[in-house]
Amino acid sequence: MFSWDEVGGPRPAVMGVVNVTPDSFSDGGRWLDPGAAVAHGLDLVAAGATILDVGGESTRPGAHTVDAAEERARIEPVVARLVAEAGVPVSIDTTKASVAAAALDAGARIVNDVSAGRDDGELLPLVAARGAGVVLMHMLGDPRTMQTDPRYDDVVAEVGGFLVARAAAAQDAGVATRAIALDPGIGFGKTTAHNLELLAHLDDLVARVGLPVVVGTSRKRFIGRVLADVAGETGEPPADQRDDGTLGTTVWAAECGARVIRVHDAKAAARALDLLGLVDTAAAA
Ligand code: PMM
Repeated sequence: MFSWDEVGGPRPAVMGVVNVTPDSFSDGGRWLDPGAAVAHGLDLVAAGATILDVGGESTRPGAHTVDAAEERARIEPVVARLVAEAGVPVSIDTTKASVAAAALDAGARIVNDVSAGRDDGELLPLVAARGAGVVLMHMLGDPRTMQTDPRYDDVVAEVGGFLVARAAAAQDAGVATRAIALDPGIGFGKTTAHNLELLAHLDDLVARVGLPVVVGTSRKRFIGRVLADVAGETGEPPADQRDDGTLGTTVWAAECGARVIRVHDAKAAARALDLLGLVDTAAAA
């Protein structure tokens, strides 16, 4: 039975991203070959990742869905080998119960569902039956439409309310409370201003939901926009040149009480969080 108490300690857990997709926004196509994806996952663990999140379908804005058989074929061998070799819990980033089931059969222990159990009614009962962990994420709309003029009256209250409701839906499906983590879904149906407001009030959100919170800002577009604004440039830096901005939000999210930080650059995140842990310890002494 998975419990979020297993991961993270004095500092948040680092969840390293292994995208086995041709089209993810930051690393699409780089790890499509299973051997390359496994090697990348092992590198992330050596660099300090304590969870690996394997995904076979891109959730980038405008992305089209992938057939379940294709998604399964992409992730199965990668999950199986990482479970055998990585020595950390493996999570499957999917909205489909059949893909999640295949990954759990291959030894994955967590299902990371960006639809929070809304896309596939079988997913939460599956998580419950298998004693897996789950990440339930907020998204406005779906990946095809989510960035078309997203609007909120109060983004922090609305995202918080949604997450509490989805946690209740998971509990109703039989998922143990200790197996549930929640994620505000940075970049999923949000403008730059919405993302910044969610980060600014992340401590309130963490307190409001009362369950472990996962935060994923890594290389997202709003970071490119903010970095370009700060530099007075019109063009945004490409995804692989946003790790410095990502690191700022990683440290911020940790200070706000996030329990898991989802990143592409595990080394920088793990080192920064270790340093932060030492500062916190010295501050408490
Ligand atoms: N972001 C992406 C994909 N999956 N899952 C969770 N729980 N939180 C996120 O912020 C999140 C996610 C998009 O990033 P990627 O394409 O680089 O994986």
